[in-house]
Amino acid sequence: MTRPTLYIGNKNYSSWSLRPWLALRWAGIGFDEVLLPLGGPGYGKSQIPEVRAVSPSGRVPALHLEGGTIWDSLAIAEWVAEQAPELYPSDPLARALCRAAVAEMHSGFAALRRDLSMNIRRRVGPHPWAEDVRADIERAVELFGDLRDRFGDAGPWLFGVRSLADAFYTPVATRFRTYGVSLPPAAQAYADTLLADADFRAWEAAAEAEPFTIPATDSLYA
Ligand SMILES: N[C@@H](CCC(=O)N[C@@H](CS)C(=O)NCC(=O)O)C(=O)O
Repeated sequence: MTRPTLYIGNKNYSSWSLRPWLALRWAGIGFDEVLLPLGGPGYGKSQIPEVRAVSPSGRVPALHLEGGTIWDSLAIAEWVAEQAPELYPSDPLARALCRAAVAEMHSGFAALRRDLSMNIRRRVGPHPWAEDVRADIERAVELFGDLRDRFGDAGPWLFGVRSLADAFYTPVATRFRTYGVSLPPAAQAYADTLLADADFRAWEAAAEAEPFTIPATDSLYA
C-alpha cells in the first residue's frame, strides 16, 4: 500500500483535522501530512485554491489513498478504524454508544463550534456565553459524565479504553481550556486525560510553534 497522505489545516485552529490525525497516530498507521494554511482568500467559502486542489469539497482534512481521496473527517476515522478495530469498543452495545458519541460530535455542537472556536495556544477568561453555547457545554459535560460513570472502571478514556470518541472530543477539551470553561471534576479529569495524550501533545507543540494566524479567531473576546 502506498503511504497515505493526510492534508490538514493549521494545527492551532483546525479541529476537523486534529480528529483523524489522532486516529491515524493511535492506529500506528504511517502517513505523510501536508499542512495547508487556512485563513487567506477563499477561506470560509470552501474556495481556498490549494485546498480545492486536493479535496473535492474544498475542505480539510482529506486523506489521499492509493486509488482515491476520502474528504471527510468521520469517513477518514471510519477507514482508520477498519484498519485498527481496537479504536472502537469490542462490546457491540458499547461500540454503538461510541459511534453515537462520535456522530454527535460530527453533526452537533454547532454553537460550541461557532463561539468557542479551536485556538489551542490561546487562553481567555470565562465569558457570558450565549444560551445555545451554554446548552452545548452542558450537553458535553453530561455526555462526559454519563459515559465515564458507565465505563470508568475500564480506564480513563470516554469508553474506558481509548477509542475514536476520544479523538473527536479532544478539540472540545482544548476549547474548554482556551476559553476558561470550568468543569465538574469527572469531566475535568477526562479533559485532562485527552490533553495529556502524547500524540495530542505533539500536535499541540506544533500548533504553538506555527507561524500562521487567523486574526478573526484570535480576536474573539479580546
Ligand atoms: N465535514 C467536514 C468539515 C471540514 C471543515 O469544515 N474543515 C475546515 C477547516 S477546520 C475547512 O476546510 N475550511 C475551509 C473553508 O472554510 O474554506 C469534515 O468533517 O471533514
